Amino acid sequence: MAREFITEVENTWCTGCGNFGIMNAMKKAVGILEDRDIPKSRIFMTAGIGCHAKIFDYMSLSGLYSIHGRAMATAEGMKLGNPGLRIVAFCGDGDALGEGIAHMMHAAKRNSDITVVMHDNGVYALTTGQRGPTSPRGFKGPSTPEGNNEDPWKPLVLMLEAGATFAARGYSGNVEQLAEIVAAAVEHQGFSFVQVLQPSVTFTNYFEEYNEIVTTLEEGPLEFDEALRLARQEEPLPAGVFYRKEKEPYEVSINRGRNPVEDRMRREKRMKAIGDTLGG
Ligand SMILES: Cc1ncc(C[n+]2csc(CCOP(=O)(O)OP(=O)(O)O)c2C)c(N)n1
Ligand code: SF4
Ligand SMILES: [Mg+2]
Repeated sequence: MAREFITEVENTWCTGCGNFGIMNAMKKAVGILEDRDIPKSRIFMTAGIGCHAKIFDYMSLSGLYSIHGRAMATAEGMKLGNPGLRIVAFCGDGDALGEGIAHMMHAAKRNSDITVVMHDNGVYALTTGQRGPTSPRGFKGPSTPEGNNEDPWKPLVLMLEAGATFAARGYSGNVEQLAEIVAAAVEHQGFSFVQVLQPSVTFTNYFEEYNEIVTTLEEGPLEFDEALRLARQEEPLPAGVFYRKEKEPYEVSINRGRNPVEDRMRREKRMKAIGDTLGG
């Protein structure tokens, strides 16, 4: 299985980086999904820019490499264009909650049928360790030499409040569980969000701390209020599926069963439809 994902690109992640766990989990998740009749050929990916995004280079899956903060928008476009695909957007914490936060919130609000896997290392790693939206108070980096004087966001709280119909947390140190979570997220019809606790061994080496405080959420998915309460909790940090709800995805309400790739409109018809939409 692992062999069919190999690419020719040299891997430059630091030895021990939590991104390896995420990539291994994704490879396993594809195997799980194939057993559930979702073939690898229908699973496409996109990524932002950052250490996390190199997953696009290191794993042989079809897709479209995006730019910083725009992976969610790219994923939405891919899904709208070809609703037959399952789309996974790999994002960083800075990527998804800094530069791209408007896209994240609106993708969740409209229940776009995409999966966002957020590599949460609590730092802008690729650009050498600046404080990001999930950095803890007191975090020291090149932009906060005296310590971060802001409180971090709790990504699951944001996404639940924004309207995510699937919200989960995984840990890159528990690949088996993360693979199951990602597979469930990809299977879900609607906006699915997976926060992955991903230590950066260079800037935020929280492996020891996470090994102490990350627990398994046995009883999920939960009712909304209970999921929100747990998402606010700082310790322990349960990993598992917090919340799942059935709701018509955005693309279904837009495409109404039509697949624009397979059922392409002729140019004249397309121009007329655009004209009608614009009122001319
Ligand atoms: C529009 C834009 N702004 C800024 C940058 C510079 N930049 C590249 S990666 C990055 C931070 C990445 O942090 P994060 O998304 O958390 O990913 P990580 O490297 O931690 O995996 C920034 C600011 C960019 N490439 N494009
Ligand atoms: S800087 Fe951090 S996130 Fe980037 S590859 Fe190294 S350990 Fe991983
Ligand atoms: Mg980051």
